[in-house]
Amino acid sequence: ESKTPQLDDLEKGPWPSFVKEMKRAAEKSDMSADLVGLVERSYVDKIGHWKHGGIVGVKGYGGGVIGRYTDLPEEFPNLKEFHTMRVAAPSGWFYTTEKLREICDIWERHGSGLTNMHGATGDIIFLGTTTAELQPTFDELSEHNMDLGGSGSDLRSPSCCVGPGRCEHACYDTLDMCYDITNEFQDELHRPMWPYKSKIKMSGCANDCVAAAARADISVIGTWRDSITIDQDEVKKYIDEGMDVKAEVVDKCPTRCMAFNAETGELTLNPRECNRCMHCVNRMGKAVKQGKDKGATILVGAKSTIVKSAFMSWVLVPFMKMEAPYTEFKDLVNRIWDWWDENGKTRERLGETIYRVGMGEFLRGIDLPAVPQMVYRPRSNPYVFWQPDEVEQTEAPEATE
Ligand code: SRM
Ligand code: SF4
Repeated sequence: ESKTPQLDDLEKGPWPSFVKEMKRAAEKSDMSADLVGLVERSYVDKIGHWKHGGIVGVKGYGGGVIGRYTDLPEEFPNLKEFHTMRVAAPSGWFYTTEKLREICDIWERHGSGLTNMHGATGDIIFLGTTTAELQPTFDELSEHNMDLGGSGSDLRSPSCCVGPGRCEHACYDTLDMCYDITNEFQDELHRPMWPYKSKIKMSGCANDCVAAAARADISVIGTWRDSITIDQDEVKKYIDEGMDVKAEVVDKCPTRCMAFNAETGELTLNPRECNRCMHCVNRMGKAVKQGKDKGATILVGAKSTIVKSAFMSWVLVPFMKMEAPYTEFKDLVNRIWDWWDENGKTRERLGETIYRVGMGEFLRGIDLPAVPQMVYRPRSNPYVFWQPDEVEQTEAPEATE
């Protein structure tokens, strides 16, 4: 009779099962064998048998390792210590098979052999090793040009969409930028020094495939500042293929900035109202193309639920050119972190600090002028308060009929 009836159930069905992988690893490692037993036990008891406690890590770094211990060490002695290591992944998660083998071999030598490819922040997660094995694992990773990622109150591993590696919509080189800023902010990544964590995520366009707007304190989302272009001949081809341009494109435009003349088959645009959402480009990419003057919008504040609640990020800089060496971006990020470090309370994310002290305070603190794009509804929301000395007296406009 099986010792793991609960887990066996999770092997049924057509999808890949983590149980199968755990059982395979258990053939090679006592740690993974105990893990199979502990997870089975957790399903029976309906409680996770893990606890935190004690700071563990590697020399010179404060982040990258999460201490894990079971609360049933007598029953599962090989899980007395079962720390996770976060290993920085390449931009866009492109690997050679050779590199993947190296990674797996290192981990089989030093830990459970089980990985999580990839963790939700984007790292390669090494699941489970002892305190004694942490440094040797790190040393071997370093020999293979690999590094740990972030954890604790530091910069978490920056992450990006595949961008120009595979996607025509990329408005800047997300892969290059992710690699560049990871190198630039090594100190911030490895040495926790802030009120809490900070995340930077880069998407090449407003489709936001890396979901930066929902989960990064600083989100960099590709856009353009000139107008999209429309190729009328290509529009006609879509119509010939049966597309209802009005229903599928024009009526779904969030700002209603497009118009379609059913008689002539012409699609037109009021560029001033376009908010570059990508819907029309996604729907009829051969006819509607992004503008040529490309860069990114910088947004701030997204995070999950602790302290205040979940936040989506909001616009800080409507448009910034995003080209190596990304000096303007790096300067801005340093100013933001300095301000947050000074003003943030423990466990408060950037968005929460801004929420508590106010956007005006924040903007003055980082020396950035307010612009209407920062305001959700500029004409109805008195979100930005002007200092008296910033207000310029102008003549009232002439009344018109
Ligand atoms: Fe997370 C806390 C695991 C990505 C929001 N997260 C934790 C703790 C430390 C909680 C705990 O004690 O169990 C977990 C450590 C587990 C361990 O032993 O390693 C944990 N978070 C993870 C990972 C490993 C889950 C995974 O397997 O994918 C992810 C990191 C892997 C990686 O580096 O790739 C992970 N956590 C995220 C994300 C997604 C992201 O980064 O895009 C979020 C939402 C975005 C955000 O940062 O807000 C996230 N984790 C949190 C939060 C809430 C933070 C907040 O300000 O609201 C906590 C804190 C808590 O729960 O107390 C947290
Ligand atoms: Fe392509 Fe945009 Fe998605 Fe990046 S976010 S992969 S550029 S569609």
